[in-house]
Amino acid sequence: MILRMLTAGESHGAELMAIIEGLPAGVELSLERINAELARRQRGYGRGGRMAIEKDSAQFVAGVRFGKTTGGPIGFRIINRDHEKWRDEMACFGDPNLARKQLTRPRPGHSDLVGALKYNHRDARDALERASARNTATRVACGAIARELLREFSIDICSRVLTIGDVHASAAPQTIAVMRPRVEASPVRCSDENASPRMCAAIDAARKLRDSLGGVFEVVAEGVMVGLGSYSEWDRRLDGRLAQALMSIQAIKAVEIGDGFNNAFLPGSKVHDPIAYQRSEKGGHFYRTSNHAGGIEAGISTGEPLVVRAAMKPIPTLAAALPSVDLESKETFLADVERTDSCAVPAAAVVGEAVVAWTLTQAFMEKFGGDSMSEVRRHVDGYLAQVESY
Ligand code: EPS
Repeated sequence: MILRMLTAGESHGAELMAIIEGLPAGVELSLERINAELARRQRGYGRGGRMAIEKDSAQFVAGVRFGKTTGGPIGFRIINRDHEKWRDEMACFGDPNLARKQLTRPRPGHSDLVGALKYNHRDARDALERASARNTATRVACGAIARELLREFSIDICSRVLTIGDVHASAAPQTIAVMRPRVEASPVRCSDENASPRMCAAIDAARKLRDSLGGVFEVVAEGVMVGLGSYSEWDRRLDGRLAQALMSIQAIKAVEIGDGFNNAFLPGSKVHDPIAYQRSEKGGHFYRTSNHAGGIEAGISTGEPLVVRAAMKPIPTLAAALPSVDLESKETFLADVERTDSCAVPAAAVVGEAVVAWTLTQAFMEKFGGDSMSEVRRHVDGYLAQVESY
């Protein structure tokens, strides 16, 4: 893999951190834009008390000089403000007697039980702290860095929320130009003005019942050139890689590319996107008159907008706890209750944008890879000229 990332950090540990390796030298980074992405992830109706405590920002420590990547590994950290109250609890080298009571009543749906059994922890906190969606802050920052490269090549990414609980918004295709101002103005990142307040009301109702809600979001990428990904081997297919990236976001349980599930119910004549050709001075370009495929055929980007959707299950920490079994006594109890969010679908949509940006940048670097931005640009320009004059 040409471009890779590693992250570390616990939800209430001192900080989150990441190392990125494989970006070319000369990518201009804007700390303001990267931190703006982190702020977007923190917004969204339905978040709990934690987001009022954190004010996420990336502190770069390596691989960037005067706002440009050097080509060396990039290192950054994001401080957990909440750690202040968790110093004794989360001490790397401290006295375990200073920690609060052990967490022994696992929450159904969270990492508590499977993590405790797998790693042989007696205190489920040793599992849940790393499994927590807090780590998505790191992935958003990595995605924001990838976006800095993509924007140099006019690739733009946006997301919208399509459902929360049983409230459905219109899913008619939208360009980013139409979608972006609407979703950024909506507390639930919904571009349908009628559905947005109904989604907020559904979250209020769930919170009142001490319950949680999931939903579906869509990520759209425009400006992706034909030819990213490959059918040549299973693990190079762009659709498979996007599905893996999206599914790896905490609580995501289903992914579709384009009209994925709906296409399965229709005949081929209503699914496949007819091919057309637009002539230009230097040749022309092929395009499709519809985009049910979501911009990918045979594991390769078609040049049409990339459209992917992901379904998030409701958050597993429930104030009205479900039955569980105590890890020590093996007696039936109600699950432990931690402070939590009642709905994090809008935040997950922003994380979805970031992982799509990262996966596209990996495929982009595999096709056009170079050690400097000028080298990458030559590769891109040469390829685009070849496609235009085909
Ligand atoms: C999370 C539980 C909550 C969320 C957290 C993910 O944290 P806390 O237990 O501190 O209230 O707020 O998400 C974040 C901290 C974040 O930055 O998104 C969980 O258990 O997964």
